[in-house]
Amino acid sequence: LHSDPDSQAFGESRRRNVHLSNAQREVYFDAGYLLLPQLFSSEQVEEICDNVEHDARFSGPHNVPESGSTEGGTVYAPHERSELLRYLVRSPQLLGPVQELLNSDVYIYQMKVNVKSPLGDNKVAWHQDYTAWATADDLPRPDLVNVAIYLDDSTEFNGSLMFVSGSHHGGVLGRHRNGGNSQTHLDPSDIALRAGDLSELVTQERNMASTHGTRGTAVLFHPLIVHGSHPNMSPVARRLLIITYNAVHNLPRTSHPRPTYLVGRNTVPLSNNDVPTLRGASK
Ligand SMILES: O=C(O)CCC(=O)C(=O)O
Repeated sequence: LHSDPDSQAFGESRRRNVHLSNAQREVYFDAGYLLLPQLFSSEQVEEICDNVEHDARFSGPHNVPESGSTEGGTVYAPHERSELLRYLVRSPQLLGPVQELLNSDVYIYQMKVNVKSPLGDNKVAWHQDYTAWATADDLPRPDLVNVAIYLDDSTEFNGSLMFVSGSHHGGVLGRHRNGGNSQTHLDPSDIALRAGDLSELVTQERNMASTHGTRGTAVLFHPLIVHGSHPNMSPVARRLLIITYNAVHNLPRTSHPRPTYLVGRNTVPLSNNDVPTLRGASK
């Protein structure tokens, strides 16, 4: 990642573009995911977590608890309620690489924080995100980039993201529905791939990989890559923030749009020109 030295700080990074190296771009297009270790500092993660925790106190349809737990669940669209997270989605260290990978202006299709409760029974089955969006939103093309930011250290114990390297090259796989708990949100287990789908994907060159790193590490991943995560076997919660950027030309065609907390309808291209200087957490 090339950037000016202080572009790592929120708000001090105004109008400074951040670029991926050619090698990083190649990894993303070849493997379908790219790990960016410690993209955000511990101090920045602290600020993000303060805002995420504050926002999670408010209930509503956007706040979906994990079944059988008081700690886990998903909170959608926190960038609509927190100023700091509104800046985060526009920060040059995210926007620059995503615009370059899609060769397009982008807007927020979805943003969420997934919390896995300690010792929870909360695996995310192997799935492709674009299958959900093509099904639920009639999204024309997989012209999106997901950015996952680990808000806690990600280890082999706490349900880190796992990918089948290169699996995005095969397009949409296994279009069967399994009858999961999908109402407005499409449950990954509903569109989960089966062993037969996976066994063809996993070869000696193309293997399953889990992504570990300290908090503040980001993973960019393709909307067609097969991914999932195992349950959190650790004694503390695991928090993962995921921002999905969509190319501005790739708008959903459905005549029954899902709620805006699930699928953003503000398609104005994001820019970091309006990021103010901001050091303290602003909720
Ligand atoms: O939270 C996780 O561990 C996985 C989330 C995921 O795969 C998804 O939202 O598509």
